[in-house]
Amino acid sequence: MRDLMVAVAQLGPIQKIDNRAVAISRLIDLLHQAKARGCQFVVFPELALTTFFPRWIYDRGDMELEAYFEDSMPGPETAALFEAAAQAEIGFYLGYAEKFGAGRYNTSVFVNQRGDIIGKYRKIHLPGHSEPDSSRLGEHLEKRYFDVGNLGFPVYEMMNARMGMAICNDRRWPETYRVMGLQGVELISLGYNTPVGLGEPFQAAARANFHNSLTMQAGAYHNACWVAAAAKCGCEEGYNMIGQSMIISPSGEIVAMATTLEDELISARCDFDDAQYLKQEIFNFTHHRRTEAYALITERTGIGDMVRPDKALWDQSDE
Ligand code: CDT
Repeated sequence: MRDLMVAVAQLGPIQKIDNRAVAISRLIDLLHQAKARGCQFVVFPELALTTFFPRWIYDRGDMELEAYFEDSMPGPETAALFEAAAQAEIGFYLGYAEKFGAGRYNTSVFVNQRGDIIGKYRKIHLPGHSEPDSSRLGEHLEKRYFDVGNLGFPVYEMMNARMGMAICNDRRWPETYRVMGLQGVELISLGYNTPVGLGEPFQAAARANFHNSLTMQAGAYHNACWVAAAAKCGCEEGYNMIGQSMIISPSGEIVAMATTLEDELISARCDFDDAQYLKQEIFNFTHHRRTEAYALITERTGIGDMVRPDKALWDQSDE
């Protein structure tokens, strides 16, 4: 059997006043809890080192904004997390804001059990807006502060499994999972910060937890892979963010879920062989996918004209 003990380390709020050292000591504490439970791999949230800064209005290049970004990974402060993980022989996924030359990315990395970065992902689906709008109750300015990820959706061989990454809003898009599914992904790690109450209709806020699990359960099942998702949640700087971090099996079932809005560790044994039946039968891509019928998915971005088949193909009444 090929399996991995996976932990998801949910974070409660990180306030603006909390510096990197505070955040990193919380991550290390969760890492030690994971070790005590016999876990080999830990998933930390999106932008796990600071408060969720896209809620505030800055100009690009502003010093206060720049301070939320990491110049290097590991850096002077994050080195302690890498050392603790290597000592515990635990691999991890970590989300952070990345400076790369003139580029600014919402990034995640895979770090193996020896403390080496073996892969990187830069968030592709950036939600929210570029321009502030005072009529909204709260801003979500990821489009203003981040460049669109330029690394695709890579899958890496790590800890004897094919592992992929996504970040927050990516989880709502089926293409995210499928591009990794086509690379035989076995475990998708992702972190999220999902605010509610920014001015969306009440019903949208009320369904936020439902849509969180719905999209990830569907992505897991459709691609016969595990999904491990870590929230940063609770009331951060007066803004509420959803929790319900979870681990989902290839059958689409939730096998572990956080119940608080605080720092909380959940874990599950992920059996990769268990997915083989689905991968070889109902979701045997080689046998069953029909790419000739899917062209619109990459040809079009938004909704366009209806595409109708030639009538002669389905109606014989004119003959
Ligand atoms: N961080 C992130 O991507 N959050 C989004 C919320 C967008 S609300 C404007 C999400 O999809 O959860």
